[in-house]
Amino acid sequence: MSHTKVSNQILKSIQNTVNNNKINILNNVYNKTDLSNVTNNIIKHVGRNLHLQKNHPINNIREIIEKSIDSTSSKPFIKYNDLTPVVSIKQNFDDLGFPKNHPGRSKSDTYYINDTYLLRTHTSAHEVECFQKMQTLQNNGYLISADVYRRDEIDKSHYPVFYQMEGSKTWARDNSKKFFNKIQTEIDNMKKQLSTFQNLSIEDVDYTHEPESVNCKQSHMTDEETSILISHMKRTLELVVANLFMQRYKNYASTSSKSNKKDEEVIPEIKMRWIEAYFPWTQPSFEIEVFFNGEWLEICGCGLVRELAYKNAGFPKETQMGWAFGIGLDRMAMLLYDIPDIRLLWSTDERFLKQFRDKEGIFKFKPFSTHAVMSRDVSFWLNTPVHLNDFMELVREELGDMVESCSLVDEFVNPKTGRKSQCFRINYQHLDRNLTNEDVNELHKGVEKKLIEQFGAEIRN
Ligand code: FA5
Ligand code: MG
Repeated sequence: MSHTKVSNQILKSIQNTVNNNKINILNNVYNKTDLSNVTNNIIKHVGRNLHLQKNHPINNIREIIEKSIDSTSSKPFIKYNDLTPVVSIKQNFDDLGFPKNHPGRSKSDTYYINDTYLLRTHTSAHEVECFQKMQTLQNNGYLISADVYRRDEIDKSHYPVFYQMEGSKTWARDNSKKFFNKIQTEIDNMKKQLSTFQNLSIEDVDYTHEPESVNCKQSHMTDEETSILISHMKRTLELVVANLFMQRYKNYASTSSKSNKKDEEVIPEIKMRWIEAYFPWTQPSFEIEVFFNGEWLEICGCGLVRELAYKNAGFPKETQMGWAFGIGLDRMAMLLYDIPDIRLLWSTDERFLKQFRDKEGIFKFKPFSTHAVMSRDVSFWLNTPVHLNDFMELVREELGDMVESCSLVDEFVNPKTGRKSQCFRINYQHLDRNLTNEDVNELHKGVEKKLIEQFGAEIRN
């Protein structure tokens, strides 16, 4: 029963709670307000720190990326891996220039603690404070790895808590030839490293923009600065992707070497492409997509840091320039290890943990027998509309990890009464044990009860 011991230990050490008027997270107490919407089910994840758990896939991905990025520079990047997830609304949104009406700010998307604090929705919440620290630390690059929280749908690839790594590098602007040469030398070094990956295929975007157009360069920066920084950022991140996929394919090659195949035959093409994007605190902005299992997947957002962020960190006007990125670690872990369900990353089941113990690198995860999925529908009338994410949250709070996925299957409005009817399908599945029909019926009744209590729903039979 060693795995129960592990999970009890983990859970005992985390004593975050929400009650009627107070929220206790990591031994800090917050007074609730009308904005508060964090739940016990969510805050029990605070402090798990999968990104620091030795040999956990998320930790392994973090280490590979950190190593790849440190290889681009003579000075290692500063690593911030234990920043608290409780940040202010100012840090998460205002300091980064999020418009007041940005959907990310809404209560249906974000877990608020009270009128001042929330659970960070991205690691960018620490950008400005890290820029501030940079001024005294005399190091122009840093990496942040941490858990982030978002109210979201429920399925095999979405979980309300996931991990991101943020990275950034900044230079004090200087128009000397020597300054540009120094940056160019780093780029050339990265290009040399990239040329050793024979199976890498990168599709770039042609970045040419009229001034004032969407995603154009920032007006205080020169063309030369903009293009050298884009190049530095892109090569840094291309190297990250190449190193991650190579780690995976290396093991493919070694397992098939018995059949005497050459590496070229067994290492598939690593295909990635650049697309343009939008983030309030970077300009221009880009995203990386990788082609995997027949589809393009977005894995990383990035861009050149806007003057606004440096200004909010207290730097003198227009003296700094640099780039920043944010990459999803869970998504990379699922992709590279072939982990089929995002809930597995949180498992304390021996059958999961033992596959990673004392093992380095990236390899193929062997799925263990999964328990049956059982579906139940719930249909109900509503007098006032309910946001989809609010329904999802109710299901999460009631069922925790016993829900595999949940989706809206039907909705219509009664033209006479104006009342809305919705039908959701909930797929029940426990990762560690079998749920009986009776278990599921009981759980489903619990969901119906909460729907009545919280939304005034009228259950239809
Ligand atoms: C951001 O969160 C930005 N903070 C990234 C950034 C940083 C841009 C610095 C510019 C400068 P986005 O919401 O797209 O962007 O998330 C970034 C990555 O996190 C995604 O590419 C994806 O890999 C991962 N991610 C996002 N949502 C989820 C989710 N629900 N589940 C798992 N991974 C996710
Ligand atoms: Mg995105």
